[in-house]
Amino acid sequence: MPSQPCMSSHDIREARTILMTDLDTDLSEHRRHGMTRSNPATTRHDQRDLRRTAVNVLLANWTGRSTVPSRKLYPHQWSWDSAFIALGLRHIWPGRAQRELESLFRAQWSDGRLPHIVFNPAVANDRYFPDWTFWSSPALLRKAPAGLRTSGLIQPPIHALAAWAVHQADPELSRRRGFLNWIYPRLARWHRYLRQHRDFAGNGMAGIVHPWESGMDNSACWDVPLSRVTTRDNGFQRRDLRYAATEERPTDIDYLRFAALAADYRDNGYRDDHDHQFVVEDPAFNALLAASEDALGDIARELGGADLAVIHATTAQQLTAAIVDVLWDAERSFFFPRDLRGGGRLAERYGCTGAVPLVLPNLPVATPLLKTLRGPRFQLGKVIGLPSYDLTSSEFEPTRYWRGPSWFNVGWIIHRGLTIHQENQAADELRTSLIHTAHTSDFAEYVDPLSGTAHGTKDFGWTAALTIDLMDQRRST
Ligand code: 9WN
Repeated sequence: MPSQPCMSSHDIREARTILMTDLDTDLSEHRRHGMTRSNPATTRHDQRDLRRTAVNVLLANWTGRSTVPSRKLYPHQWSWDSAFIALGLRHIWPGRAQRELESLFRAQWSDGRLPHIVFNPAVANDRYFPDWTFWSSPALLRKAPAGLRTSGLIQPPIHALAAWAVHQADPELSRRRGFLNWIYPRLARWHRYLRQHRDFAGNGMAGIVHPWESGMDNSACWDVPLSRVTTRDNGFQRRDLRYAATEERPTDIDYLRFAALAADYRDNGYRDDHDHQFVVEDPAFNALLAASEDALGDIARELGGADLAVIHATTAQQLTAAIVDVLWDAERSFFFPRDLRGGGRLAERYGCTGAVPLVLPNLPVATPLLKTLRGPRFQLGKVIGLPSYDLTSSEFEPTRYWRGPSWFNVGWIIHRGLTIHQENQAADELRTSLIHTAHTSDFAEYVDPLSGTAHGTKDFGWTAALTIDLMDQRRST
């Protein structure tokens, strides 16, 4: 297992050099897109300042083992947050980026699942709901690594993609620390858990059993499957409203259902063969799994496993085919989640999850998908980032969590998709607008796609990390 030293003097030197890097390219882009001097982040000085502030957010959110999404609202380690955060950390401290992922994988369960939260025991229980005592059960204590406190749900599997990018940022350090050798078998077990335990329909796709597993918690895409969930009196107290405005967070009835679903899973021993009330095949979750499976192939090849690399590439292709086959609606030119407890119907609601398959390189429907994204529902290129929900819908709420605001991780994914499909100008414009908005919003958790106003919490981990990654795109892989 790689060692876990604190930040070394090498790390500090490296951070300093990068902070002082010439950012002329960013500056000229801002000019090309007509941003004036009165806008923040338009001068080289401002760009350096922005980078320094982003680094400071990551420093302030670092716990010594990993990075919290937010000191206030989310004071523990989250699974897909850590992957996004590692993508930014790699430009500043490649060693710390490796450690970010390693600390998460140390919490992997014996069945291969990667828990969505790793609790920091130094943080008081009443800082976040559901706390560890809510998740804890005999099954959890049996399956989770001894001494570590985790949740029992999962989040989108973007980790292999992040691990490969982290390795590429400093291959020499990665080899010296044995990073890929350590993480590859764990990533492979994580993907195997999804194939063996979550392929509810037998079509190769993984199902999620809770909206939190999508990472897009209260998207209107889950309204119908969630409405069937029987609630129970858990007697819990929400903690999120201490740190964020009520009208920007999920409703109380959503929370009742979230808690009931999680408690059911816990009381059924976190078994995946029990009769889940909520089972959905989610486009984003599966597209990120396919992209990560491709990255696993790259990792296997790097480690000398050419035969394994072929297997991973084939799995990625099969998964891409299943996503298109099952979740693509050709008439509406969009990907929809499939509600397995609702007769296997596609939930015809335009959430940003349906845009995420754009990240797949061999996507046969990239052109019609892009047309939908540029159309009235998402207005890609005309608004800030990608709205998390259909702008034309009566359910669109520009400031409430996943029901309208633009999130930076989704913007980053769409930027990657645009680059992969050689939509370079659109990718550049999106990149510029995301960087600019990260600055003006103080690294907000999410923003109103029409005005750019900050919502949720500020100094959010992945917003800062992905801003650094976007600023460094020309040097990154
Ligand atoms: C529940 C940490 C997480 C993100 C999710 C986001 C939000 C948690 C919550 O925060 O979810 O997992 O308490 O609302 O929806 O994507 O990983 O940043």
